[in-house]
Amino acid sequence: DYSYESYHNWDQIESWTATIADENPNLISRFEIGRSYEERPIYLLRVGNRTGSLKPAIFLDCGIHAREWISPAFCQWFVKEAIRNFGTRSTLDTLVNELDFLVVPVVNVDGYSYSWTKDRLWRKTRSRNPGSACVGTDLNRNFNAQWCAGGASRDPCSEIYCGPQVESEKEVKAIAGCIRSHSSTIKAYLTIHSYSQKCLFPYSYTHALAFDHEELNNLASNAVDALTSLYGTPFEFGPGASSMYVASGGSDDWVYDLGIKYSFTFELRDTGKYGFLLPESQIRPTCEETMLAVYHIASYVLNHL
Ligand code: 0X9
Ligand code: ZN
Ligand code: ZN
Repeated sequence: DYSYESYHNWDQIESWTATIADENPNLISRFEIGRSYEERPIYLLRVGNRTGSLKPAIFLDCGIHAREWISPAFCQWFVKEAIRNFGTRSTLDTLVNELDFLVVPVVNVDGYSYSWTKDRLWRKTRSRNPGSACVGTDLNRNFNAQWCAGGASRDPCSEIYCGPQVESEKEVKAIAGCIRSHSSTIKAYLTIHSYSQKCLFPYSYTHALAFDHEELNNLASNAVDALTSLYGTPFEFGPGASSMYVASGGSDDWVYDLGIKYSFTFELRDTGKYGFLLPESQIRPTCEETMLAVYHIASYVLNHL
């Protein structure tokens, strides 16, 4: 039986995506939305009861940054909980009946694999940079949101390298292409990172407040309250620029400017004791508490269509 309380390498996660889709044909479909620089498939799992009618969707992605292993673990947890709750008339069952969740368990498949085999703290992609010995682009600096302005670097050796041009990375092309082509059905965008225990919303590329600042701030506040209610884990929330740092080219800001109002970045546990090396014993509590925040946002979106 697949263990959701262990970290898995890419081969294991890839076969998990196939198995889970095969075993739950009425709930889960698997799509390949693109390939990475090293030609690994990037999978999207559509999770939702097939009703026949076009349903509003929530896009959830994990593993933009390679070393943040708790992130793919959360996407897998979310999918297994959806299956487990199906038909039980629980909160998640209702959500899965009314919405489609578009889940990308690992975006940066090459970087994730590399973090397992060569360098546990790898962050970027594995694309080669002509004229430089340094490898990779930061996917979360490569989106078309004030690309390569504040908080991003033009140096290929930097951990926050924005890439040679906007959407240069095949992984960004895959995610952005998928979101663009479903932009009218996608009502919310959630992207899972670690660490620092924060719920961030636009903007990160500027200190200017988003047009929907007040609504997003209230929603983040309530989502964080739900999360904290389980184990008391403290979570901060606010616009990325003031709650974390200015950083341009991020997926959340790009999605927001595309017109998808409910756009959030979650930075899961912890606040630095283990950092990216979060022990497996914390997978369960981290995922359980984060589920409550996701339920809160999904229910809100459903009630505000
Ligand atoms: O810097 C990032 O990309 C994210 N933090 S992390 O430690 N996981 O690398 C924060 C992203 C916040 N959103 C944007 N900067 N757009
Ligand atoms: Zn990250
Ligand atoms: Zn549970």
